[in-house]
Amino acid sequence: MSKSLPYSVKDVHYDNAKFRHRSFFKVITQTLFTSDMKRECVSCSTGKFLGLFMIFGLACLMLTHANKTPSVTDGLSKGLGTNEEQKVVTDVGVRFKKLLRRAPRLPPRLSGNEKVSSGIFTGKPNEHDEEKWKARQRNVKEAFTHAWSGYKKFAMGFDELLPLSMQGFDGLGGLGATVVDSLDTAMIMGLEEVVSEAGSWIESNLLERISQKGDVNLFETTIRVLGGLLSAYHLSGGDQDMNLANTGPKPTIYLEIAKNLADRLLSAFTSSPTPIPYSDVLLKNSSAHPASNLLSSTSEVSTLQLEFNYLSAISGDPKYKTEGMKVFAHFKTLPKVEGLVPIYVSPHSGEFIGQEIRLGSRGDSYYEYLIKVWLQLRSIQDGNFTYLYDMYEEAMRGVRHLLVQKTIPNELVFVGELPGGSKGSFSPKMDHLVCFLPGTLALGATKGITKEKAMKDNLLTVEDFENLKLAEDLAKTCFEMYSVTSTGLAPEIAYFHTKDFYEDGLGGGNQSSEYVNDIIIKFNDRHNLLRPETVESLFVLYRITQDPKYREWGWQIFQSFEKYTKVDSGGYTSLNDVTTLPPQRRDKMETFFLGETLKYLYLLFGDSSVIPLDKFVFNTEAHPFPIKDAIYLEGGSNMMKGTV
Ligand code: DMJ
Repeated sequence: MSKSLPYSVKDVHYDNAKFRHRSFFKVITQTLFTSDMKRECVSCSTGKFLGLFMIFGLACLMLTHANKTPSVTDGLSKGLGTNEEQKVVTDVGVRFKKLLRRAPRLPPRLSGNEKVSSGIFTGKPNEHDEEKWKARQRNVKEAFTHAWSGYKKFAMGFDELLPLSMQGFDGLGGLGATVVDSLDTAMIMGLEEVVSEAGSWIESNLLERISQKGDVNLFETTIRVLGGLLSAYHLSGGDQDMNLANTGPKPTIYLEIAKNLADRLLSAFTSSPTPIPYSDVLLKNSSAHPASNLLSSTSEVSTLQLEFNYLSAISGDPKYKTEGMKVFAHFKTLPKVEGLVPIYVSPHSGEFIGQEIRLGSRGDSYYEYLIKVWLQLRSIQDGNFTYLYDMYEEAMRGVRHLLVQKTIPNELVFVGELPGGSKGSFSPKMDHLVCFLPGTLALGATKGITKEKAMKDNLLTVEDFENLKLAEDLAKTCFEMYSVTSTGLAPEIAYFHTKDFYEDGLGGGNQSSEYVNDIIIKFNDRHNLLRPETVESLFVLYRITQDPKYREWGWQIFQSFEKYTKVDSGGYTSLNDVTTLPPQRRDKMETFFLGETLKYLYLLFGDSSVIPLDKFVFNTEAHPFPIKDAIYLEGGSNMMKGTV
């Protein structure tokens, strides 16, 4: 099993032509020698020709260093258009105008000794280092085995394990969520026994559960259960018409169950009077209803599309994609605050409700899916979904302008909230959930390739650099939210010391941290649910910057999980208070500890060619889907094209 995964990963052929940089010198010379100018030049004397050629050469040099924003964005979002020469001429015109209007802003250049501070790491790790990381990766695999063994012993078939009371609990509608959330992690780790146990349970039980169970949340069921099934389908060879798994059911079993589940989930869309789906579904009779406050969360309704799009691609049925993408098409039309959106939306009116804006709970993965769905669909579209990229870019500008501040005294960068209403205009508060953002920003900047390659190929715009810088600064803050506590584990929510806000005596407990006065942790926010967001971002940033500090930070976090959350009888547990020793424990192992946290740590310490970020997109629950064009075109018989 451990072998079959990299085969499937490496076999993916990815045509990256639309993202390839085209030398501007080539563009100019091609234009010269294929246009009328060519004929005129030929009739000139040699002297005049050489003179003209030098002037154009000079212009080329100047233009190569001019601000690249428009052409890169065009190139990424629209691909190489049908009338290539026309586009080239337009680009030339735009560049000349820009040159006349303002001084060019040069992308940063790297000199030898700037390499480290620019976050580019080209040196190959030595053998000793490699051995060290392999050993650490084995530690994560053992942690996963320990987590699974506790679940299997005490809670097999329940949604979650309560590791202290050694029993199962159905907190997510009773579909055995831990089994499905864990399966692709086991595949990636090459744990055949777990793949067999989880796969067999799914094959024998899941369809029956789906047809008999009651209320489930549309979002949670999509990201964890549907997402887990789809990723298992791919990793076991499904969309390559192969069975790569040495054990467990045939890939088509996962697909059949996924379709059955998604057909029922679709009722959330079809029962709603607007494109905004209801939040809850009654699986057994395929009906849906709104939450008790009649509202849907913005992040929930916009975090279904990667899954529904991929299902449409592999099943050949466009209905999933059609319904899911209506949400984004609708959001595109709604008023926003510099690209930022309120955290509630009404399925009855289709309007945003309230003024609360945050990138934490109920807001987070709206921003994540804007860029990820664009990455998923960009290579097979004729620019139909460029609006997603534009919405993402505008939102990130809004984040940088309205939400980013620095702490006192040590200038940690954080992303605050706009509480709306009478509560004032800015709150220096950040959910741990916001720590997904560094990874998303880095991914959005390089589109999954390394920063080194993106810079070498001149693919980064000034905004990409700004987003990458924010990603790195914010990742540091997220890491310090761990380091500042007595346990080395982050609280659920942190506040930050600013000129307008400070509360004494609410430090994290680690007096040796230089950030004890920057980070404030209120009593009610001191719990830790084994969440993945920080290690997710460390993984993405390591892949993109190749900076080993992200691995070291991940290793420190992993050791704290081992020390304070491991339960001897099996499993890991959430904590009630990360600031006191020994920490009080909470008795719950969330499914995402196996689905996300341990998966990202394992990938962070492993070989970067496994699940490469320019060929896969991770759903918000860390289930990877391929973004190879052919799957969407062939598998979906072209139905992926422009349904919305
Ligand atoms: C997961 O279910 C997903 O990552 C979701 O987007 C946010 N919350 C949890 C993990 O913290």
